[in-house]
Amino acid sequence: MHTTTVTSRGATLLGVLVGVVVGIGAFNGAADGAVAVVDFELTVTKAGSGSGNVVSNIGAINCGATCSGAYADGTAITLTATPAVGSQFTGWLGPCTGPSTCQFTIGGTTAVVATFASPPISGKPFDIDGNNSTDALTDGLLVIRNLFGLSNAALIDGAIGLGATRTTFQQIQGYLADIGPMLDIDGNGQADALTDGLIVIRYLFGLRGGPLIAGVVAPGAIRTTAGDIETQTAKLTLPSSFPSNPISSGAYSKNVAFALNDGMTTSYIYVPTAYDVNHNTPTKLFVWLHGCGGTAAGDIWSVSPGGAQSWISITVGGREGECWNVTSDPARVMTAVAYLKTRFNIDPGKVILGGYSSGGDLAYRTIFNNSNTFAGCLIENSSPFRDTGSSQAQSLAAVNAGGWKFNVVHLAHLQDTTYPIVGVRTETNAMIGAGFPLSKVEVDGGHYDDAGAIENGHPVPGTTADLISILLPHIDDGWVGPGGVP
Ligand SMILES: [Ca+2]
Ligand SMILES: [Ca+2]
Repeated sequence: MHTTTVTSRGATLLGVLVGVVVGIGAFNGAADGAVAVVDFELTVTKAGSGSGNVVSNIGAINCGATCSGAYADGTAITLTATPAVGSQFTGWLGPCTGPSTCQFTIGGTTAVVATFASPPISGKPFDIDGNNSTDALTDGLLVIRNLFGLSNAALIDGAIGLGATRTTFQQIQGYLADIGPMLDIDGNGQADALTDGLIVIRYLFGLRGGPLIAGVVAPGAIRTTAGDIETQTAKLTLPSSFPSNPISSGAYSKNVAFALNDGMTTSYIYVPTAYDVNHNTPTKLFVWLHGCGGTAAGDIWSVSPGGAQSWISITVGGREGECWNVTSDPARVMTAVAYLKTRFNIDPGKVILGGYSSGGDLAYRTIFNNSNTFAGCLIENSSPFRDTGSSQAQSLAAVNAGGWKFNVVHLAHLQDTTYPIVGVRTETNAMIGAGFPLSKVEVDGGHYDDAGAIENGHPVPGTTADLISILLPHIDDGWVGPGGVP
């Protein structure tokens, strides 16, 4: 603290008082009408991986080089933060909260923290481990452990979700430092474990209203009602993919296909070893549609290799041994996917659709009209438009309304007389021309081949073998769709 003293009269008195340090915040009570004006130190500290500048509207702060200054008690100060190119200003801690300019009246020694992140933070920063989902027992735990001061292995132990893109404690600590100001949920200028941290973890466990905020809103908070706290937390949080009606681990066996009825259709499900039975970790979903004469009960094994399989498989039923109705059966597919999301933790951005022949037609019809639900599709011996009941123009217009051009791998057998290659090339090329990331795979084979059938003068692996060896590996291509968000 610096103290300067001014007096209304008398050079002598002034001479006595200049340079004298008096108690913090006290007027010196001098006789003869002397008035002491106390100065307080304001210090700006920069945090985070990025860079930027903080300037004050009055006084010397230009931080940059000058990060502190003395201000007379009662001075109204405005601090403005400007991120460097490639950095994002993520907010203030101290007398201010949030990312707007910091305006306050100084009344004591004051420390301000300005945080800059590089690269910029995503729109939903509370996905701490970066696996495209915000979950209580991973992201929530990381937040509250961080606010309790845990670091290194103790910070991340058991708290990194499957599919995470931030996996080391260095990455997690760096990220949490970058979003530090965003953790100040109640807006009191501090990010604290027993207020903000508990709010985050309660929110991610689904608490709302009174139970969300009971006993955890700090003094000086600017957000004190459940509604304000919920709104602020929701802004920073991806929708949880935790299932609303989670299936018990005793109700099915991993690596064994089983049937589930969604109220409309009985479909078949296969859950791999890798799935987190407590549902705390989102997983990929592969949705497969059989061809005419095929069955969901049979095909579930074709699309479920097991072992290190990274996805849950579902084969949609309701047309066992039949062809699909491309007009009415998209509802079966969408209902089956929506229902499965209520039973298992499915990453909404990682749902992939696929089908063979008539199932390929239904897959195309369904994905063009619901493109935001799917990251992409894997198709065998079918065509994007011809038998889908939706013209090229209608299908392209349907997806353009959503804007998401889903990924496609289209496998065509060169000797397929049901979907001749010339017509398939025309339609797949039209999709490529419309901007879809579509990969064409063309191999010898007829419309349906058993293993070892002779095509083009030599034995071929067969239709099912090609599905397994050529298409299924693309489930692990890393596709991420909009997750149902338009
Ligand atoms: Ca996460
Ligand atoms: Ca707070």
